[in-house]
Order: sequence, then structure tokens, then C-alpha cells
Amino acid sequence: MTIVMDRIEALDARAREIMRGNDMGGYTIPTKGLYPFQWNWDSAFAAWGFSTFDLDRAWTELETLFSAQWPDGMVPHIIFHRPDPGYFPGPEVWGTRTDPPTSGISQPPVAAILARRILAADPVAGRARMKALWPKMLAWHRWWRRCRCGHGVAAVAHPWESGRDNCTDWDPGMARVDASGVGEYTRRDTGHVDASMRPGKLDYDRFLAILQFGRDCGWDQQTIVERGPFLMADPAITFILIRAHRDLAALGQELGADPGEIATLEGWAADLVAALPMIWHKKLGAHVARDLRSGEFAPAISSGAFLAWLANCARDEAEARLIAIWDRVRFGIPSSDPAAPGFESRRYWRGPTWPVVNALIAIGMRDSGRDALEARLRRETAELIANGGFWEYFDPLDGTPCGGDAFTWTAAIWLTWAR
Ligand code: 2M8
Repeated sequence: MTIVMDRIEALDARAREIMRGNDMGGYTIPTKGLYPFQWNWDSAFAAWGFSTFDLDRAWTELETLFSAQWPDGMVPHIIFHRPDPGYFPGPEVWGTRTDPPTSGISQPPVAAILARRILAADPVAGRARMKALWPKMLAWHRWWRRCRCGHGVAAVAHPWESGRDNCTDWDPGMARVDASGVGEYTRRDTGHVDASMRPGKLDYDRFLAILQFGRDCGWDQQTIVERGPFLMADPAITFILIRAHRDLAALGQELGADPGEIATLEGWAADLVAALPMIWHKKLGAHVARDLRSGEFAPAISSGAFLAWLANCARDEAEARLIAIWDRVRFGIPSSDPAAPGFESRRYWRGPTWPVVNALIAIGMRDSGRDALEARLRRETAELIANGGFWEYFDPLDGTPCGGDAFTWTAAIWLTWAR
């Protein structure tokens, strides 16, 4: 499909309008109603999107995100700047007692990867702002190293920390979570969007049980990692973190940071690469999520495996298998293999394709010289958005738009890459 010029301009204008409309002043919400606060990786993508038409606003987005950084370096996954009863679980459920109130877990560390691209748009204008952010990003990366990489590759202590909430990746770990004591609660998400596209009730019970454990131990990271109900190795975050460490190191070079700190970042990336064999699944022939409590692998290859390109860590023997998974759908990389048990083409992270994940995979394809693959992925993602609009995610089989409409990160991905 070729999208004609005036149509592209109309889509550009709509994307900018969505981003401005979701701008709450210094931070951007993912979409009205469903997600009324600042989310971590959504904000990094928003900053990248803003950088195409308002660089100052792009830096402000990252600065607001890092202004909520915890003293231990963690950058929380949600920042509750203003009360809003439309979302559950809100700040009183998380009970972190921070100012501003936040959740108690983190989210995929894409900020350094995208900050590097934002700085490239105007290295002179952005220099001072990136310089001020650099030590904060370093502290966050140190937090990942200290609190989530003790087993080798990067782990998540809650499926929400992965950003790919109900993906088949988390099935083994989630099956072990006892949710019998979570008590009564009312979900808000299913009041905003089609419930059949959201995680199920048992998933939510377990999400809450894991949250309650964290809250009850005062968000003590050592306790969470050693004794929490859920801990799984995440291929996506591992690859993102490898790339992010290297990009932060490169930013450090450019900004004249301490060479010792730059070498530390490069060392952390090398350690993650060295640990990759622990998530290599011989029979499936790809990097696969793994339960760190039981050793069990996830049942299917997910979009996380495709991010090996982003980290320049792809194994040749996986390539044909990954392309075969992609060939099973019409649009974009599916979040889980359609041929494997558990795939659902419209249920959130159990099958749908996500423009943000496609964009990260595409960076890896482009950087590793896989230009034809990158062109195909871009074409398919553009077609989804041009035909369906700026939705949260899409059915990869027939392109049906899913989840929330007028979505910030989909608008950002249109402006930065897909158009
Ligand atoms: C989704 O996650 C939140 C919880 O963090 C939810 O479902 O309530 C995920 O898609 C996540 O990756 C994303 O950051 C968030 C906001 O778009 O929504």
C-alpha cells in the first residue's frame, strides 16, 4: 500500500493533535480514561514523538519522568501526579508513600535508547539537558543491575514491570502465584474498553497478589527478589537493557562523562550478553522467558525474542524461526507465536502486534543491516495505523484496532518511524 502525500500530512497532523491532547503539562498520559497518569516507557516514546515537532517539550517529558526517581535509583512504572478514580490500582493500593505517589515497580528501560535519538535531532540544543539527565539514567541502570540482574539476565518481579502484562511469557510464573487472599476489588479497565481484549480475572487477582506482597514488605527489593511470589527472566528487558547500557555509554562519551562510569556501563552490557545462554531454549530455537523460581521456560516464543536484533545479539539459527512466526500473521510482529498454545489475536499481550515494540525491533533490524525486513515491518505498521487509526495495539491477523483509541505512543511511533 502506498499512502499518498496529503494523507500522510493529515495523519501527521492527527498524531500531533493526539499528543498535544494527552499532554497534561510536563507529562503525557497514554490515553484519556483508561490510563490517566504518567507511565514510564510510554513517556520515553512520547518524548521521542515530541522530538519531531517540539524538542523542548521532548526533554521536559524525560525530565518530569526522572523527577519521580526513587532515592535508590528506581524510576517507577506509574507516576500518579493528580488523583483520578478512573484507574485501578491507584496510589492508595500501591502504598509507596512517595511524593509524588508512584507505583513500586519499574518498566522497560528504553529512556536512554530514545534520549540518544532525541539528542541526535539537535546535539547543541539538547546538550545541557541530556547532561543533567545522564547521572539519573546511570542511577536507574545501576538499579536494574543491582535489583534485577542478580541471576545473570534481567528479571521482572511483576508482569507489569515487563510492560507486556499478560504475555504467554509469564504463564509459568503466574501459575505459581497464590491469589486466594487478594480480597474484593473493582477493576476500572474493563469499563473503558472491550473486556475480551483485556487480561482475565485470574490474571488480575494474581497481579494484585504480587503487588500486595511488595507493599507488605515496604517495597524492600531484596525481599521481593528473594522471596516474592513472582520472578522471571525477561528476554525483552534483557535486550533493551543491553542496548540501553551501550547507548548511555555512547551518550557519556559525547558529553565527556567520567570514563570509569562509561566503562562500567559497557561492563554491565557485556555481563548481560554473557548470561544469555540461560534463556536460550534449544528446542524452540530462540531466547525465551524463564521462571527463576522453578527453571521452567515459557511455552512460546514471544516478541521479546525479536529484540535480540536491538542488542545486536541475534543468533543465526533463530532467524528463520522468527521470520516464520512473523509470516503466520499479516501485520507486524505478534506478541506471541500464533502457532503456540495460549495465542489470542486480540487479548492484549497474548498475540496482538504493538507499534511501539515493532519500532524497537525495527531499530535493531536497521542497525544490523536487515533493511528489507525493516521496510516490511514499517510498511505493515504504517498500514495498520493509516487504515485503523492511532489505537493502542492491533490484531495481527486482520488488522482490527484494539484497546484504547487516540493513544500517545502509537501517535509517537507514527511520527518518528512508521510514516
Ligand atoms: C499497560 O499496562 C498497565 C499496567 O501498567 C495496565 O494495563 O493497566 C501495558 O500495555 C504497559 O506496557 C503500558 O505501559 C501501560 C500504559 O500504556 O498499559
